[in-house]
Amino acid sequence: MICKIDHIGIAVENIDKALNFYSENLQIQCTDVEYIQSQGVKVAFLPTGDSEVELLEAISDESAIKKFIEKKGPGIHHIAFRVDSIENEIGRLKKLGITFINDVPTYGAGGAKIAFLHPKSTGGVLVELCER
Ligand code: CMX
Repeated sequence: MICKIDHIGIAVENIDKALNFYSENLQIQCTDVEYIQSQGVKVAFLPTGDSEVELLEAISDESAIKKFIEKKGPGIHHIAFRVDSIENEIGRLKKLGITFINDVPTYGAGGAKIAFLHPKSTGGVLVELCER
């Protein structure tokens, strides 16, 4: 079951510069910065009530974020939905014919179990399932 929006992922060229914008202008403070080597990203979390904004900066040439910024520029990269059981959701969506980028959960920021649906299967939005 999808419970809520867990976070919105935003691709940025430089996390420190982006954090200045969010903290000084929007007055949203960063609570954590983490490196996820397997995804080639550095991420910063900014809680906004029940959900978060996740800023993503590429830290490797192979990072999906690097390619995304090269093609489209900085901006909204993905939406992550919190699920109660990621395995159940993957199984349910696969039966509906949805294509996954990874249908075996991997680990993302904060140790969450995550899986991505391909944007071609979702009307052009990169969707992440996230179980914490
Ligand atoms: N949102 C919507 N569409 C996207 C997209 C995004 N974030 N990224 C790529 N696309 C689209 C492209 O526009 C392109 O569409 P067209 O064929 O119509 O032009 C298509 O998907 C293929 O794009 P591409 O640039 O050729 O990129 P790849 O196929 O190499 O990779 C994707 C795209 C989504 C499979 C890849 O980025 C991926 O595997 N993402 C999942 C992992 C990830 O994003 N990790 C970083 C975040 C980690 C975290 O949050 O922890």
